[in-house]
Amino acid sequence: MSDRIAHLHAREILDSRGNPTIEVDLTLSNGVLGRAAVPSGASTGAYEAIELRDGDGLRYGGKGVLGAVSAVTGEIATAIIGASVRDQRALDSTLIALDGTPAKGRLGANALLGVSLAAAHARAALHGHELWYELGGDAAVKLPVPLLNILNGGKHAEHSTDFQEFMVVPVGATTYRDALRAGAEVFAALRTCLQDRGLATGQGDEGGFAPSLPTNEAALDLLMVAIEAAGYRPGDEVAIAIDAAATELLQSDGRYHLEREGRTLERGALVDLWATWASKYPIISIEDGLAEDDWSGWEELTARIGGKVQIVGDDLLVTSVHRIERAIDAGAANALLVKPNQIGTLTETLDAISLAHGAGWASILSHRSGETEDTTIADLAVATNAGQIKTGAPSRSERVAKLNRLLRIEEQLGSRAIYAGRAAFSQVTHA
Ligand code: 2PG
Ligand code: MG
Repeated sequence: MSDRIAHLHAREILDSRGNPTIEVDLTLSNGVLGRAAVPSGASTGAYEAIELRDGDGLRYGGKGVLGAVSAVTGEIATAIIGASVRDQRALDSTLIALDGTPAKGRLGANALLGVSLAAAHARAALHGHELWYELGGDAAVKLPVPLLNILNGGKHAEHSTDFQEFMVVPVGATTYRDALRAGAEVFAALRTCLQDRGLATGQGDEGGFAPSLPTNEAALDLLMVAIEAAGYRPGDEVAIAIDAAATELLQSDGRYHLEREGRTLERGALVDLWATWASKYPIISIEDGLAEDDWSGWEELTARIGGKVQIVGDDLLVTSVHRIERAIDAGAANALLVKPNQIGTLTETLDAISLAHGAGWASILSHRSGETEDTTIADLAVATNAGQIKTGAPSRSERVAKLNRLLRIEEQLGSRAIYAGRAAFSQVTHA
């Protein structure tokens, strides 16, 4: 039967940082191919599923993934050759059971996710569908708002800001292509604005500029100038989002260290900082404003400003239904960052999104800082009507590949396409 898996192949390829990662080719008995490549994070959360790396210091500084490749071509192939790709949940359950460990560390979440996504691509190709349509059907109509990371700091850029990502969010556009244009124009304006001030225009891991600034707040001021210089109204047309990646700033005494500013903040002072910035700047979204185990900080922040600002859990939630359930119960966030490689299979990723949406939360499909040309997350954003996507700056092809994929999907949807716009933040803006 043509829906049966006939062959599994995997290879070690390079990601956008030049580190190895895994790519899987899954071939059906009629020769149809599904291919997926797996990304890799730098600011990884402690509760993420485990990315299997070889640890052989003689190859790629220990970062090789030949073990994950062997897991795919050996044990996983033995278990799933002959299985159908029609039932993704059944296939993913087989993969999870085969690994048999809570964090997927035996075969590797990277190996599992490569197979899981390759199977979905093969099924779409078998049916002659685009992936977004295969997964979302006629209900999939929403083009996501891109959160464009135009100023990089933290672990993604040396000597830049302490906070990891300063993003622009074109909420006021009426189509995705106009939104993308607004983002690209603001990015270009930011380059000019940095040049005018004698600041560096080198780029960080996600394609955003990485200037050396006196304070973290200076990044917000630069974004405001760039938005206006590009001819947009801050807030109404182009809002601002932050990913602090605060887990990376946490000291052993529970305080947060801002190296750039030579100061250390108690949890309460950091919450105060977010509240102050949210009243001073058109900030629509704050991700990982606190560290992954600082549950009371998250509750405090959500209670304080969660009525008007999207509070996004990344390291806190790691795309895991267990942690999302806890956060929903505790009122610790109001939006989910979705990274398929944090959890390791497509089914678990989709379950996490459904849970978040069911609770009235927003969701944001996300890339990793180490990316490939794979564009699966763009299709997932449309398939689930997530409404938001975060995939770096409108610069560097591994980021732009996802943004361009969405342009094509918008065309495919034609008059049925809906740009999510401000309504994607309805849990906080009541749009
Ligand atoms: C994040 C991601 C992507 P990384 O923190 O949200 O921007 O970074 O992939 O390094 O974890
Ligand atoms: Mg993050």
